[in-house]
Amino acid sequence: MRLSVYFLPTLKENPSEAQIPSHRLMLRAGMIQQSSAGIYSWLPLGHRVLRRIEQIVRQEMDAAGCQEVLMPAIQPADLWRESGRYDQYGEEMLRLRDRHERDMLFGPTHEEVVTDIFRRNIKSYRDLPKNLYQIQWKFRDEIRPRFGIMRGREFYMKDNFSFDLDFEGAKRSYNKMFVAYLRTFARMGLKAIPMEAKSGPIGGDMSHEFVILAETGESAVYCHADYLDMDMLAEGVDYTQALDPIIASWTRHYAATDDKHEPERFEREVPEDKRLTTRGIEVGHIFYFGTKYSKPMGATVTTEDGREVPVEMGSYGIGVSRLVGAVIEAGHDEAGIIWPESVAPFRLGLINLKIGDPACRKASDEIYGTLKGRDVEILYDDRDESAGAKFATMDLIGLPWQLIVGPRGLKAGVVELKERATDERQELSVEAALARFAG
Ligand code: 5CA
Repeated sequence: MRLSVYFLPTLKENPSEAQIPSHRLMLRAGMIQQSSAGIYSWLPLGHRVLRRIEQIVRQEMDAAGCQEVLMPAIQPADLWRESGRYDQYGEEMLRLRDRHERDMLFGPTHEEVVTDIFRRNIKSYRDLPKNLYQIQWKFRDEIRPRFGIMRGREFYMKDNFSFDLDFEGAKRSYNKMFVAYLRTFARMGLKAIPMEAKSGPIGGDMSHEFVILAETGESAVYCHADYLDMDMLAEGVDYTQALDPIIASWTRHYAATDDKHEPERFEREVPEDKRLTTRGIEVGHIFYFGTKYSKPMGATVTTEDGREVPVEMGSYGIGVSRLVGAVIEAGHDEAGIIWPESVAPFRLGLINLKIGDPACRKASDEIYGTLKGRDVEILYDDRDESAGAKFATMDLIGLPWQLIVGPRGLKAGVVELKERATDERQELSVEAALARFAG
């Protein structure tokens, strides 16, 4: 993509409404724009990151044996009357009425819709287990939307739902999602720590939040520091094998959110020099709630010996849009964002330092054409701007690599490669640069 034609409305000044780095940087880098309170448009740069994060989530869901569906955003109130949540859910639910005076709502979550799909189609233990997921916009009329897309009213979520015959099966499904979540967040360069949590309006008996540690996080968290040294991607995972050892290792130390925190246990179980008391961002939340929805809604299956039992369920959410902010909270500096390669909007930024110089233009155009032809995601700053402005833009939008083409270097036959995260620079020939990224 040529920056001269790219829609990238960057801001020079810090927007006064932004209180945390991710919000500030997303606005300054032209990634999002507020439409109304807690509701945002995603501009091209932000949209690319959102799509990349979504794709990692999708790949890990598929790898764990889940199947993608897309349920309606607008739901009939009657389904929620069946589960008993219509009156319970409160003011966070956006209630609507259609032209026939039927009560509808914009889905804040999808347990009822998916339970309805299940009960209309699955009747026998032979069709279990099943695990369905979707990636979709939700609406919750949050009383205090804030921090940009971090706590929005409209937000993008991956949610999935497991259906099993009995508790053992449901536990296996829960464990699979637990492991899939650890892998998903690790692939985005994040250290997400599973913490015991309250289940809130979703309900249920067993629940973990996946939390990124960040001073700017919304909730207080308490955990053992050794979690920060654990690496989920060190080994592959085989979902057909028992996952208990992985779960055991990721729950062996104390880790709890504010709601579940037990100060005495924390002090008893965690040595003083390992006690982390900080704040965190909840990027995922998993719930086991058994028959909470299947029983009232009549989602039953027949067992092998002919009994009819309500299906055992769990639900699992990832804040896909919130993750864009979380990745920025975890990776930025004074100058701007520092994307990990796995979610970066482009892999490489190419800077032509001197537009008026024919040699610079020729070399830059060639590099751009060749890399684009090889499907390298490259953003080419071909604007007629000062070198300083170009460096500032590139640092602000945080692409992992910058390739800088200037008249002096070219005379010596080299271009400069800068790594955004470390600021390490090296000079190399154009051929070497091409080989490095196209190879
Ligand atoms: N039905 C369950 C699981 S599918 C559910 O809705 N869980 S949740 O309420 O915990 O939401 C799942 C994830 O969505 C959260 O972990 C969080 O990362 C994200 N999320 C929740 N509320 C918001 C919000 N207002 N803005 C942005 N992301 C949010």
